[in-house]
Amino acid sequence: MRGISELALENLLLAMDEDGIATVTLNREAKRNALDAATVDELIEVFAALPRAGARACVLRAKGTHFCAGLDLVEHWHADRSAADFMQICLRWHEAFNKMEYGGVPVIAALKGAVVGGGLELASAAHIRVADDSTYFGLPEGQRGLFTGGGATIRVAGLIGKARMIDMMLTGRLYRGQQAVDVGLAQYLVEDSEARAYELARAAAQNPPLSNFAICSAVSHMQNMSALDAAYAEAAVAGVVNTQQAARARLEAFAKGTAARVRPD
Ligand code: 1HE
Repeated sequence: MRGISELALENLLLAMDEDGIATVTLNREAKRNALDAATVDELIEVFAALPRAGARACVLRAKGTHFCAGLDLVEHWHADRSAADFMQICLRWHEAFNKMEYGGVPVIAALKGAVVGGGLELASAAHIRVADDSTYFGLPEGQRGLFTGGGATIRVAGLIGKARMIDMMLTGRLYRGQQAVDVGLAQYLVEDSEARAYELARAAAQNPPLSNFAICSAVSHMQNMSALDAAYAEAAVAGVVNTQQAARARLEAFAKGTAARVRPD
């Protein structure tokens, strides 16, 4: 596997600062960051490489005024794909988004403008979604004569419930502002989604990497298990994480009364 400095990227920009905060930028502004097959391949490469490159957290942002306009409809139209071909395309989308969700590196999406169709599928694979006043969420698949193929039936339904998702797909209903937060599409609504995303990334990066690895992979895996198996897996993960050396100094500080207390401001 190639390291992040060796990746040849055209549709994404990738940077990592000295604190291990990675920035992945969707870089097809002229196409409103629509996801063509090449961009999805780059997402796979980037999110496969980030954990090994020692990224402590990642901000996923976009160039331009829209986060992501979803599937590249023009490419899809020109390609006139067979069912088997499009199924393979969807498997690539799943690979990219699974690498994000299960990779163990906190991914914080800084949203703006359109977060629609496959763009919402991409955003819903992040661990935290931050919206601003311009952000709106939609699933226009029905209007386009399409169906979701990038995991929305699992992730978006998981965020907002199947009834709201079906409504969005059938009627083109858009969510924005506080209502989007209230239904679960975003966790934060702020003036500057990017600035807040970096604040959250820096906060998360203060945690030991093994704790973040568990938080950003185990919770998702456990949703896929029976309650009995999830409880067992939770105990196994906690056995490893909660006995890590990296936690010793933090526990000692608490025991000696010098650690910060958990209190509201
Ligand atoms: C695109 C795409 C795209 C823009 N594929 N090229 N997604 C949608 O149904 C959303 C489609 N896009 C839009 O509704 C609008 O473009 C936006 C509201 C996002 C932005 O509007 P606007 O006025 O800023 O831009 P525009 O003039 O519509 O588009 C600018 C260019 O971006 C134009 O290309 P140009 O070469 O003519 O300049 C557009 O064609 C291009 N563009 N969106 C391709 N989506 C795994 S299944 C997932 C299924 C789905 O995701 S369905 C939802 C698809």
